[in-house]
Order: sequence, then C-alpha cells, then structure tokens
Amino acid sequence: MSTEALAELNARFGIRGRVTFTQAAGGLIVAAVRNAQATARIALQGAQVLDWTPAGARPVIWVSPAAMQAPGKPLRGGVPVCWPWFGPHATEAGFPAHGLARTQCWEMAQVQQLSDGSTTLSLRLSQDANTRLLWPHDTELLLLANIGRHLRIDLLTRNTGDEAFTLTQALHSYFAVSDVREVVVRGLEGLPYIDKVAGGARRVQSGPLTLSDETDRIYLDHGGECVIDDPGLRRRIVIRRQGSRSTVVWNPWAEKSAAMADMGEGVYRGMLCVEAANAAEDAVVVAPGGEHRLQVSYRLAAW
Ligand code: TA6
Repeated sequence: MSTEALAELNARFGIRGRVTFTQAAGGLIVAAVRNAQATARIALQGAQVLDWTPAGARPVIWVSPAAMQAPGKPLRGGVPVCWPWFGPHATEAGFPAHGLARTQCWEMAQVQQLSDGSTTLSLRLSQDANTRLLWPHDTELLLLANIGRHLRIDLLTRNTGDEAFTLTQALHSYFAVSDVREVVVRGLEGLPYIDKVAGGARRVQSGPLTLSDETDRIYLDHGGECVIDDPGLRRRIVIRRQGSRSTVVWNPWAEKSAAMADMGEGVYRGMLCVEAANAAEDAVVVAPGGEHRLQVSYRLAAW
C-alpha cells in the first residue's frame, strides 16, 4: 500500500492514541487498537485478529513465531476466518483449504469507540471476478471485532441474491497456552465428534478433554460454553458462541508441527485451537434476503 493510501486510511478510520494503521514487515496492513481495557491487532488481510491482550494480562491469542506474514498467504495464528467452507472444499480439490476469506484483503467499513470503553472495528469483504470463481453466490460478508475486556467477533453472511446457499465456516482461533499437554478443555463432555486423526471415525467425548497426541476433531451439536483451563498460566479462557453448532479442536503435535514451515520444532506446545464453527453436517443454509451471524466471545477468568 502506498504511503498516501495508508495516510488516507488513518485519516478516515484512525483515532488518535486508540486506532492506528501501519504496514507491517511483509507488507500486511494492520490496525493496532489500544484502549483502557485491552490492546489488539487486526490485519486487513483476512480481517484476521492477530492478538488480543486484556490490560494486565498476558496475550490470549497465539501467532506462530514462523508465521508467513505476506499478502495472499494464510497466516498461522490469530483468528483466521474460514469461509465459505471449512477444511477442504467438498467437491473441488483445487480450491483453497478453509475457503477464500482468510487470504483476501478486506476493506475497513467503520471504527467505533463505544461508551463502555471498548472499540469496534468493522470490515467488509467485497466480491470480485476472482472470488466469484470460487463462490458465485451474491453475498455480503462483514466482520465486527469488539476489543475490550472481552474479544467479541461477529461474522455476518448476508444472502443478497435470489437463491439459497449452503456454507460451512469457522473462527479458527489459536489460543496461547502455557503447555498444551497440561491444559484441560471443559464443556465438550458427552458430545459426539468426528475424529479426523482416526480417518473420520465417530466417537463420543468422555469427561473433560486433555491432549496427549495430534488432535483434530469436530464436535457436533454443541452451542454451549467451552473453557480452557490453563494451570501453568493460572487462568481460564472462556469461549461463548452464538450461531455456531460445532466446535473444532486442533493441535498438530510434535511431528507435524516440526514439518510445517510456518510452525517448527516444539512450537505446538504453546498453542491450542478451539474454534467456533459450523462444519460437517452443521452446515448453514442462508435463504435469499437472509442473514447468518456467527458470534464468538472470549474472556479471561481468574484461576
Ligand atoms: O481446524 C483444524 C484444521 O482444519 C486441521 O485439519 C488443520 O489442517 C488446520 O485446520 C490448519 O489448516 P491450515 O489450512 O491453516 O493449514
């Protein structure tokens, strides 16, 4: 982005001392948000939240130390937006994994400083000839990121065409943890899940979830709260959702993460993905003129 375009972005949407747009190394445009409750960074590419740190706390969102921060490349960490499909495309093997939204440049729509002290950034993804090759349906996609004591993200899909469409999606949040081998995820007990590590076998979660190996699961029919208990950091991350009926839990573990160019040796220990999703049979149908809102909020709770 040219210096003039960046200055224009700051003139239109910047708020002195609160919201500043900069060009990060690698070329991505990033909004840095600071208020009395938290700091955060959001990349315009993918409308991807890169961090959120409540005042007085340690960072809650994780970004890989080896993440590629380059235009058009998926960035390992933060909260990637998987849309309008989650994982591989159902029929087109050549289409990008996790859809098109995470590698597109979104436009800023609005920045609001709210009376409760939090800050909301709204971003919009427009369609063009390239995105229409992947997703031909008339659609408006908006993401609202509310930065405060909570991080709340709303992803709104509006069907502006005259035919219904079906989508899958996820807010693929990477959380920073002290050691993934020590944390406990609560709230999934008794739920059916698809175990992708076991070739898609169907299983039922027995008790709270602890991880001791590669984990890649889609928990189904779950709209409730999830909590990551992290004894090492002496904190709990509380995850609440609306408009989401599946929860994805992912960690590639030692061998896979060592082989990934954007992760590396031992890096898997510091992260855990717990994702608010509509995946597999929890796909969403949006009627003509209709809207679907996927909302997630994260907050820290004391140990
Ligand atoms: O959310 C879990 C998952 O779908 C895994 O299967 C794993 O591949 C991960 O996402 C990361 O996908 P990515 O395309 O970002 O490498």
